[in-house]
Amino acid sequence: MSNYVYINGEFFEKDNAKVSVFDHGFLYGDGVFEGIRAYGGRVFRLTEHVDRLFDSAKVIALDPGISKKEMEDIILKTCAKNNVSDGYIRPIISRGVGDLGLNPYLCKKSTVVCIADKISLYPQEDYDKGLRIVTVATHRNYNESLNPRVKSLNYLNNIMAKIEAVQSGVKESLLLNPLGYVAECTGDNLFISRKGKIFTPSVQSGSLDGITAAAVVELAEKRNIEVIHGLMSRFDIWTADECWLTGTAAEMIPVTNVDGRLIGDGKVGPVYKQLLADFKHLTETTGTSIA
Ligand code: PXG
Repeated sequence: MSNYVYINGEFFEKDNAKVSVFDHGFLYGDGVFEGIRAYGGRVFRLTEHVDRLFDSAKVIALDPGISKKEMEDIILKTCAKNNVSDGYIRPIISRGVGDLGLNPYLCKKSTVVCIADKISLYPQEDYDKGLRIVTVATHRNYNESLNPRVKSLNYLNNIMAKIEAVQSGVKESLLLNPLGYVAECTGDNLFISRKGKIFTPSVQSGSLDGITAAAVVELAEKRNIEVIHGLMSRFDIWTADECWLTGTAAEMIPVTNVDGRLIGDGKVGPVYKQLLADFKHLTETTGTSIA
């Protein structure tokens, strides 16, 4: 699988799929990306991902050079070309080739790439028993630095937080925003449940507007569970009944220990299990057909 990569209108075999070292995506991390999943021959929430990709591009004043419809077609074509029916898709739009020097206006044309492959972040055991996570010193960005809602090619802030997690002997970290409120994890949104209600940090807290998270909110509301988006501190997390993370790559993964505190009784809880079943059903029954 993943033999062909789309680059600017053509497919190249994986080993020959190359972009210029003068591309500002490489020189400066100047560009945007998405991570999308396909289930059973259908792409999950394609429109939402392409909308977010184009919003990210707009915020960094990057002209994608193609329409949203064209991007959707590229994604579907890349899946079909690689016979991907269950997999992970990575569209990327970078600033394109330019000079040495930051000025993006000297880059003439964006570079559009699409990869379709597999992704597996955590072993099944972590889904069965729950992750242990720790708060790290690296904060999420200020909204008026690079806004955390932009899914940019510059993920160093998140990578710094991942390094801290691994150095602390855990697989994922909890990031706070500069005011000390909970934002999210390095590549996932965070949820808790407490006394029958669900809480998650608002995007203004410094989290990505997660597409998996939005799906989980819809599923919870269908079950008449109230979901509250707002400011959260670590107090809320440590005293929760349940905690879990959502993201395209990890899907839904439970968290049973945060900063050495057991969450609830330290076991994977019923609210998570119910919503996971609902989420699996949703991924199996919805999406845009590849062929
Ligand atoms: N927060 C951040 C910072 C993310 O990067 C999410 C939340 C979840 O959003 P979605 O829309 O996917 O539900 C993401 C996206 C990885 C990896 O390798 C993770 C993401 C993207 C690409 C790679 O862990 N997560």
